Amino acid sequence: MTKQARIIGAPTDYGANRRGVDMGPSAIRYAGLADQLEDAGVSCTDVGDVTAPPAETQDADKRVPEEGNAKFVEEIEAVSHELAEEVEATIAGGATPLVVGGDHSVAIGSLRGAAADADIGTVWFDAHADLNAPSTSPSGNVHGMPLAAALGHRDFAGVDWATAPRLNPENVVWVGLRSVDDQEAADVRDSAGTAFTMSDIDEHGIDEITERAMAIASDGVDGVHVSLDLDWLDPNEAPGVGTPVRGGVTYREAHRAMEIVAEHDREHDSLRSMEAVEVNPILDEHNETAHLATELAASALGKRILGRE
Ligand code: B3U
Ligand code: MN
Ligand code: MN
Repeated sequence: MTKQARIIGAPTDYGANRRGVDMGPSAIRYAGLADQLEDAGVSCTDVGDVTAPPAETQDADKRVPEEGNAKFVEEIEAVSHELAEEVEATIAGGATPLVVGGDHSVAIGSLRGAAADADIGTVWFDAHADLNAPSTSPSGNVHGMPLAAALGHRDFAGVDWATAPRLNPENVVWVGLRSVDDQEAADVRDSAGTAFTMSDIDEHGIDEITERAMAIASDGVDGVHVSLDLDWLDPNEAPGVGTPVRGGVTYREAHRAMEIVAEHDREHDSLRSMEAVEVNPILDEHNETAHLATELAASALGKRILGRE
């Protein structure tokens, strides 16, 4: 059956410390996302963007909250609500949501929507663990917190938009970690999830690590949310991201990983939803990183070099 994808733009940078990622959805569309997907044999519709007023039109104080506070939580709440509804409706309609960010705080809405009617796991392709909470974050930037929010960290108690109630902690898998804050590292170790660092990829290879990640994330649940932060790649390949960290995966490794996601989905119908986030066109070179996001999304949704039989 032809795979259906629904592109949902989330043009936010409320969760990031730097202006620019709010232009990610536009850059990714301009790089030819819909065409890439159609070429891959995926039937695709674009529903446009969720509402996200530019940060400058919001209260400036929200950018410098008291220490330890999460910045722009009200704005993120509004985006999360709308995005969760779009993601939920997309899945209910039989399509795969492809959320394009935007900073990684959009994952709060994606995960909530994907978990609305199901138990889910997630594979988090990222240099960062994104498991900080308002009380532990060194920056107050919510793009470093979506997994803590989705897993119901106590700091988010009473924040109904934050938790994705049926994201199972055992089904959370990080792939490619290389920049983790001290407290965050302890929280990753204490969590029920599985963390594969860049060292693990160096030691075992991207094939084995991605296969294990998909197996763990999908074990006993209805589906997997694949979260692709473009800073997962090495900055040589993906310069247009807000927080580049050297030592990331190569172009080849990234493609291979996304192909393994697609293979796993073909065999197990495991891919419930996906997002590509943190593309920053201001820092990009000739829209390369946005283009990469389109190619990687196409690979994850089943693109094969020689097409399909
Ligand atoms: N862990 C740091 C840095 C960071 C997290 N995610 C991104 N950067 N993109 C923080 O601010 O929480
Ligand atoms: Mn991230
Ligand atoms: Mn990151």
